[in-house]
Amino acid sequence: MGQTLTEKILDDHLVEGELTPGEEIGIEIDQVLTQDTTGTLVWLQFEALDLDEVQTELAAQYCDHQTYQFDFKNTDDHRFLRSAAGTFGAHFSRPGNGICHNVHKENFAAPGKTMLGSDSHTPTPGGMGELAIGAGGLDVAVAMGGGAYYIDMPEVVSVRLEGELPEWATAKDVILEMLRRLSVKGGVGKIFEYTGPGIESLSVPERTTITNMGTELGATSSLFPTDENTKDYLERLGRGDEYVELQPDDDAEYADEITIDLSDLEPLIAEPSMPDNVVPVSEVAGTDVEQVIIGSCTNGAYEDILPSAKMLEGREIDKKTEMIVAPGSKQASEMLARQGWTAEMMAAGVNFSEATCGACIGIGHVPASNSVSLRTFNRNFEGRSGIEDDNVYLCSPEVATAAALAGEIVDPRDLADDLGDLEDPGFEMPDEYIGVSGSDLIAPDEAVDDDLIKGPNIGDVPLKDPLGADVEGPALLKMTDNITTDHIIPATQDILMYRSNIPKLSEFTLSRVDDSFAQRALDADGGFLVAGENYGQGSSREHAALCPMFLGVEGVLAQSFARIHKANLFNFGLVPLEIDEETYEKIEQGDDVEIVDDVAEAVREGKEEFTVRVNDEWEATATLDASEREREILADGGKLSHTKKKHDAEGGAAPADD
Ligand code: MIC
Ligand code: SF4
Repeated sequence: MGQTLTEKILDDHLVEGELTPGEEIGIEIDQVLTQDTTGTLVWLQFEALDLDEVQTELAAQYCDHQTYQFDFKNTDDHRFLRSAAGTFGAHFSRPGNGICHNVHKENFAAPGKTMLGSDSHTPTPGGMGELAIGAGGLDVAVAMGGGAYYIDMPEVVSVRLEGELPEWATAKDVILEMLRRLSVKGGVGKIFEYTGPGIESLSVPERTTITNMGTELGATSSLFPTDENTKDYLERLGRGDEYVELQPDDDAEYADEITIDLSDLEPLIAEPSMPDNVVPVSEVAGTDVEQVIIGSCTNGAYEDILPSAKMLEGREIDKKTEMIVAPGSKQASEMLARQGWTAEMMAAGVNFSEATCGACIGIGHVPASNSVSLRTFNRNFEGRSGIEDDNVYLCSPEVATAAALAGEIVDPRDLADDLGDLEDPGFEMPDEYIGVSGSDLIAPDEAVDDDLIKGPNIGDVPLKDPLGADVEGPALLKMTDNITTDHIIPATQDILMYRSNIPKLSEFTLSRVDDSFAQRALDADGGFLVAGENYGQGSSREHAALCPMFLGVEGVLAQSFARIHKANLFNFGLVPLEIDEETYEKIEQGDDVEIVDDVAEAVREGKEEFTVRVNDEWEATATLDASEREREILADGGKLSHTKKKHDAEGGAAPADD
C-alpha cells in the first residue's frame, strides 16, 4: 500500500512504534524552534535536565512576542535567551527581527525535515514540506537534548484542492472555509495533508497561511507536497539547494478526504470570538470598524502586506478608522521600505509597528471599548486583544484593507464596484528576498555568551511530588466547552512578564474565568478542574498546566482535551480524565471529588476506567487515555521528575530519551 507524504516523512524519522493511527510513536526531530514567552522555561528545563549542548541539526531561539520590552523583566528574559542560545548552541534571533514562524520560514525551514516548536503555530512550514509540530516547552527541551518526540500517530486526512481562487478570494479564505466546515476541534488527532490539482495555483507563502492557521482546527499539523513552486520560493530566498521533491504515493490511503473547490470560495470572515465563527463578509457588511491590523504569523509576510499597499496607493483610509501594519519579519519591513511601499501606506494613514506578535496577544494596539477590530491574525479568543468583551474579526489583508478604506466591513468586490478603479491586487512574490542585516540572526559560532545570565525575575521550574494513592479534593472550577489556554494563563503584558517566575504567574491562573480561583486553589491544597469539550485549546504554553500544578490542582475532568495541553498535563503530573456529558452536567463546582482507587498504582498498571465518587453520594466512570510512557511520567510527578529519576538510575550518563 502506498504512503501519504506524512507517513513518508514520519517513516524516515521513526525511532519507536508503528504508523498506526492512535498508537504512540517516537520520532527524531531535526529542527527546534522556540520563542521568548515559552523559551525561558525551555532552557531552564534544558538546564535542569543537565543537558549541555543542543543535539538537533538546528535549534533557533526567537524573541518576538514581547519586543517592546515595557518592563526590565522582558528585557532580562531576552538577555537570558541570548545567553542560553549561546551557551547551548542555538541560533538567536534578536528582538524585533520578526515572528518565529516567519523568520524560520525565511531562513531555516526545509522540505522533508521534522521540527518541534514551543509555539502552537509551529506547523507553518508545512507549506514548504516540513513536518512541523507544536509542543510544550519540556518536550521541546528533551527533543533539543537528542530525545525522541512522542505523539499518538494522527489520522492523515486529505484536503483535496480543486480549481483556482477567484478574484478577491485568498489563501486565508481557504483556511477560514476549513474552520467553517470543521470547527476549532475538527482537527484534533489529525494531520491535514493538502492534495489535488488546486495546489499548483498556490505559492508557498499562500500555503503557509493555510498551514499556520491549521492550528486553529486543533490539528497536529498541516502539510503540502513540494513542487516547482516550493523550488521557486527557496530559490528566491537564496536556498534553492535545499529543495527536495516530496509527493505522496499515487495509491496513498487517507483516513478521510475533504474537497474544496477553490473557485467556489469568496471573501470570508470569522466573527468574534472564535476562529470558527466564519461567515461570508457580505453577511456582516456595514458594521462600523474602528481598527484594522495587518500582520501576525498568518498574514504578516511581505506578500501579505503588498496587496494592502497596492489597494491603498493614492488613497486614504477612513477618518474614524485606525490602521496598523505589523510586519511578520524585519525582512518584510525592510523590503517594503526599500521599495517605497511603506511611504505609500503611511501616506494613506497607516502606522507601522516593529516586527512583533504584539497586538495579537494584547501587547499594544488594544482596541477601544465597544469597538470592532478587524485583524488578519489567526485567533480572536475573547479578551486576547487586551480588553474584555472585545469584538475581533479575522480576515484576509484584502478584506481588512477594504474595511480601512470604507470605515466599515465591506465585501472588497462591492467596494471595487463602488470605487470603480480598485482592482484585485493579486498575490506577488519578490524576484528575490533581500535585506536583513546579519547581526539580527546570531549563529551558534558567532555567540556572544558562554554562560547563562539570569535576572532577578527568572526562577526555577517547580517539581511535583510523585502521584499518591489518594487523589481527592473539591471541584474547584467548572468551565464550559473550548476553554483556551488564554483563559487559563492569559498572555497580556501584565501577566506575560512573569512567564519565568511561576509562583508569581500562578496568581493569575484562570483569572479570566474567576479571579478568586488562584487563592481558592491554594487554600484547598488539592482538587480538580472540570471542563466541557476541547479543554486547553490554543497556545502551547505549558504554563497552563504548570501553574495549576503549582497551586495544588491534581487533576482535570473534561469531556475532551486539546492535544498539546493534554501532553502538558502529563508533563506536569496532573491527571487528565475524560468524563461523559451526563457526568459533566451533574458535577457542580464545590462538589467533593474522589478517585476511588490507589491512583498511583492503577495508573502504572494501565487501568483505563476509574470510578469518580462525588460528595460520597454518586459515582461515575472517568477514562484515562494514556500510553505506558505517559503513565510512568504521570506517576513520577511529571516529565522533569521522571527524566531525572531515569537519569539517576542510569548513573547520570544517558541523555534524556523521553
Ligand atoms: C499564541 O499565539 O497564543 C502564542 C502566544 O503564540 C502561544 C505561545 C505562548 O503562549 O507563549 C502559542 O501559540 O503557543
Ligand atoms: Fe505571535 Fe500571534 Fe503568531 Fe502566536 S499567533 S506566534 S502571538 S503572531
